[in-house]
Amino acid sequence: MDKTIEQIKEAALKELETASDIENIKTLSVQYLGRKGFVTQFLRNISTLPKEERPEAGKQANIVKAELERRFKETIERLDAGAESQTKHIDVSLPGRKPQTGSIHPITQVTLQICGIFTKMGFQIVEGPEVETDHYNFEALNIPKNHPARDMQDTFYVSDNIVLRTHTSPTQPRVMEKTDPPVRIIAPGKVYRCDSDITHTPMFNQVEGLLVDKNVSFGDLKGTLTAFVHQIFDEKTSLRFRPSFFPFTEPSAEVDIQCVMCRGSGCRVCSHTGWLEILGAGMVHPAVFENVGYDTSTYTGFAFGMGVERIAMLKHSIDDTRKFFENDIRFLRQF
Ligand code: 2U9
Repeated sequence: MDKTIEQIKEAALKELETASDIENIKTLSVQYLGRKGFVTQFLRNISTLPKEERPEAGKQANIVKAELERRFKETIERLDAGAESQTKHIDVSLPGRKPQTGSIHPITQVTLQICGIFTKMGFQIVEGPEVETDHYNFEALNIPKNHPARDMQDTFYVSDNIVLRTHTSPTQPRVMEKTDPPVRIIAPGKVYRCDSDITHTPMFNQVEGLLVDKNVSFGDLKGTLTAFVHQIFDEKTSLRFRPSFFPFTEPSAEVDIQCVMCRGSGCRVCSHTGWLEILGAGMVHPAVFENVGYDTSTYTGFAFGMGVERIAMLKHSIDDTRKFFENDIRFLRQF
């Protein structure tokens, strides 16, 4: 035999001391303890020794074999534990992970801004049901059966006399029935119309306003809406009132603002007119007052209505109203 079992043991332990990773140690283990390893070879060669030396040589070789097996195993376990503690180590120099915070939906933000402006002018916020009776949605607002306005507003019917409200105005006769003038209320909320394209969604948001008192004039309406437009857009924005028709107001007007994109010079957004329609308004029709028992010889009032999505689109230069409802987080995070 070339080497004694003690020499094999010393060589193995020396190499084990300098081995730095687990793969190295596994290779060493094969070299010494594997089928063709040094210790195994030594054990095989014992049969070539003189007969009287064999028991002691076998005993020593088995002791060395057991010790080397133990030392290899211990070293592998130690290195394994070290690797694990390294992966658990926190690198404080790395940039932190930001928690994802939510934000207020842009339509809610604009609704709150509109409500904020009117509450500062003394209006109270009122809310009503989204599933409404035919009476409050149409009759009370001077839109009788077979009136063309019912066709104009593509209505979702729940049953013959129940509809998804097509505007938030029905909230207002509900309040007027229980409240004597003066009344200053705005009704924000969701409304439903069977319509869907780039500028219409089957559900959209409105804010409708109503003011009733003695001596309320069209001039009060113009002043109130001018103050509103100057706050929701800016002080430089001009307005114009165009004659229009609504069954619940007489006279009625549509309110345009100077185009927020081109400032009136004409562009694609304003169809080269320099103006954008943003509101409908008028003096409350006497029939609406009679329906709720208000004295039309003492009281007059004005009313107005606007679509929140339209205002939000113009404020944020958005060209497709459907973007508000797609729940695309990349879109919503911008507001
Ligand atoms: C009462 C009486 C009258 C509210 C009004 C409008 C004109 C109007 C539309 C604008 C765009 C709704 O979102 S939109 O489609 N609204 O043009 N709304 S006057 O009139 C009322 C409200 C309540 C008791």
